[in-house]
Amino acid sequence: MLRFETAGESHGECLVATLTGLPAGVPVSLPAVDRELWRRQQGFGRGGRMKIETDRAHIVSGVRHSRTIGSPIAILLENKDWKNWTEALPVEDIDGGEDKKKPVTRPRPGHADLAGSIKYNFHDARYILERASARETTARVAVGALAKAYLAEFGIGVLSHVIQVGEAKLGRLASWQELVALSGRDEVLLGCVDAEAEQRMKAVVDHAYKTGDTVGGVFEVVAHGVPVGLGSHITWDSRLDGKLAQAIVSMQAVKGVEVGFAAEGSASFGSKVQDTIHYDKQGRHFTRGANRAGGLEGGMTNGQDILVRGMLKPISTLRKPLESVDLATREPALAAYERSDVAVVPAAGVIGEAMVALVLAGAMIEKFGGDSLSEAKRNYAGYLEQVRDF
Ligand code: EPS
Repeated sequence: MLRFETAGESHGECLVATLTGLPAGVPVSLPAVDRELWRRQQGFGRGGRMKIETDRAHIVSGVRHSRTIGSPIAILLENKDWKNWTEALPVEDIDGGEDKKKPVTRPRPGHADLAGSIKYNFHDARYILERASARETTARVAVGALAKAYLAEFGIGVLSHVIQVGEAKLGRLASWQELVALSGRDEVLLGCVDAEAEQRMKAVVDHAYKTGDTVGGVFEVVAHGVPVGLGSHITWDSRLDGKLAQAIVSMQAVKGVEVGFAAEGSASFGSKVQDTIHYDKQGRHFTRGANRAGGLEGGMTNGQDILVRGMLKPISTLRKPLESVDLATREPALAAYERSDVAVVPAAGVIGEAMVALVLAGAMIEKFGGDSLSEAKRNYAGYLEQVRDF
């Protein structure tokens, strides 16, 4: 079973990720992992923190001579900002350190601040926001890059693009080739495949900057080259669409998820929504009239591209803060503000890729097993033969 965990606070010394269950022999390229970390840091709308951090993966176990060895993989990711927080967030309590703390007593509407403070019984939301922060997603992207390396061995790719920022929409489908080209760009504006739509999206972020506001949007993750039959219809918790939905909604600021064209489909008739079934006699395989199901039927992959979208609410830290209440005085007060991002949809797309890659790698490992990559590949080839001969 593939499992991962992350630890670390936003302004602590470092983030940590562990990944257990990847077979031995998966090639690991550090530059490829760092490239994913770089992609997560990009996009118009990011705040001052991204100028401080240059994320790099420091793999300390589980990989030797550029290949996994089957043992748990541990990755450290340094927080460069930590040097500015050693007195505010020391591990050991320092005598007289009280005035060095940077308490947050005015919870931000929409953030974990208030619910977390009440639940964990802190009168300082600092201890909550440090972990609730999307800084944690750096660790997810690092392990996600390893899941991607595993999937690539089976010809499966996972990429993303931004389809909406505020009310500005892409309004058309994107091809896999367009997503490949997008992921190779060395300058990222808003992660949209269409230059005209991207400019409309930029205007929305410009407006948010000017008005001290923030803005959300929608990203789409596409998994390409996926075999038929991952996940299962037999129990609620083996349905792959359910697992993908949980993975996406677990991301900070994501409030909604859509598999395929769910919203559009729910407003249409069945005759317009289902992907018709056809058969290519020469190629001896089934084909489909469209991919509105987003590659999943009955909780199983159907061999078409997986399409999963994440709907991101606007970031809850506002330069023009909203009404709140001071935890100490219980008097009305404006919510806390230090600095923040204005829009993070392209970064969220990259994090979504990592989450989808981890879920798919988990489903592949569950189905094809293998302690080594070569064993897994043999099992996979046997299954593909069965599918071909069906
Ligand atoms: C975040 C607040 C900001 C973001 C942060 C998420 O950090 P800071 O409080 O240090 O300015 O930049 O995102 C990251 C640090 C990151 O790496 O994505 C929050 O409160 O969620």
